[in-house]
Amino acid sequence: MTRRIMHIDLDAFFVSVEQAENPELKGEPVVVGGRPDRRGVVASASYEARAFGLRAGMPLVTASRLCPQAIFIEGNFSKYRAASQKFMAILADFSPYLEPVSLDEAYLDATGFESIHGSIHQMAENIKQRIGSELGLCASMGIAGSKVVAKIASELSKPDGLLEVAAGEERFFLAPLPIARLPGVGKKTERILNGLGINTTGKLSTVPLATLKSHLGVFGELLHRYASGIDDREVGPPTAARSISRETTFAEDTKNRRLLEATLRYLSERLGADLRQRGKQAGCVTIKLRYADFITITRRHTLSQAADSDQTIFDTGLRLLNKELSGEKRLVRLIGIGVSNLVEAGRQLAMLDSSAQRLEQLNRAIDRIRNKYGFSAIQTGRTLLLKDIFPQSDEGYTLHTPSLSR
Ligand code: TTP
Ligand code: MG
Repeated sequence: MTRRIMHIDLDAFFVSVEQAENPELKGEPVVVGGRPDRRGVVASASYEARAFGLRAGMPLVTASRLCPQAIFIEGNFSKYRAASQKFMAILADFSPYLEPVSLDEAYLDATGFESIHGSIHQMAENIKQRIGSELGLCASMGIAGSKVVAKIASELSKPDGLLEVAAGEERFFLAPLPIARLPGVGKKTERILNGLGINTTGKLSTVPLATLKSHLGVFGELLHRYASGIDDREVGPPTAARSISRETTFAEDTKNRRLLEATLRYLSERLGADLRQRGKQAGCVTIKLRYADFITITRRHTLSQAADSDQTIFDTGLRLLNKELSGEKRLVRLIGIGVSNLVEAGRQLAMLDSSAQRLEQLNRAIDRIRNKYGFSAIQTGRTLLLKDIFPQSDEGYTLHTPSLSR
């Protein structure tokens, strides 16, 4: 049976919840995120506001400059969470194969459901209808044979869209699209690919795999498959993490490089231990910084070979940090490090050079000791600086705001 995967994403979610509650806001440029005189960014903008160039992540001051007549709303997260739960409950009525991705986004496996609704297209219409009548919200939906194509279809259909890509048509559908449409292709990957003369997804799918791997590492392989519409990921409860990260906010904003590095090192060790515990290796390392002005940046680097050692994670993070902070005057409020593009940690020792082998042995030895005697049983030179700053137990340092995310 050919797979039929739906991707559903609510339009201007936070804003739409406000509009459903207060119909006077309908048809107006509305922003949820805070008052324009406050520090902070746009969380959600109505499509009327987007016509003025407003986007999620834009500082509120910029938003109010571009669109002074916009209505700015603080927002209320528990309200959106409640709406999200109702949204997911409606979807669960249609198929047990449901995978929530975020508050307003989910995949649904509808394979074989034609007979119940007449067609998959009709099933999608029915879902949209219920979301509209019961929640007063508008959903955009994509239907295709794989997750990656279904998601791109729903994005292209926005707002209030429904776009079905017929089985076997995936390649033709993707071919004319710019590569930035593919998941994970940010500015940097786009630049690299453009540099190779690759601008469209169609072109990307015809480039030899080895070329992509040499420029993008493990991510290149994944992109190559996506570009051809190949994506075997199942729809299901999200079991395995797709990324892991550790971050912390400092009690006081800082530009002390030794403190920043020591904290990054410590977070890298916590992250590395978690990664190895899960039996995974990472293809990509990301750092995150929030400056005192609340502007948050992430910088990422794709590894030439998937890795799981503290040293590789930290060294990569440190290079990104040094590059980001050179010439930077602002104080840092939050620092974080994450890994993504996770793959099973295969035992590919033959492929590793001897220094990588030594690192792997070293990390395993450290993990064994820490599992037995606690995280603080081994401390690396760089993190010792933290001793004077954070309270410590066998389990490690107690950071000001420890935060774990998927
Ligand atoms: P999105 O689905 O990305 O955005 P949206 O629903 O507002 O608009 P659309 O899907 O029509 O393009 O995110 C869902 C909600 O998540 C969004 O309403 C607010 C929240 N969000 C943030 O808080 N910060 C962000 O940077 C983004 C992108 C979303
Ligand atoms: Mg949305």
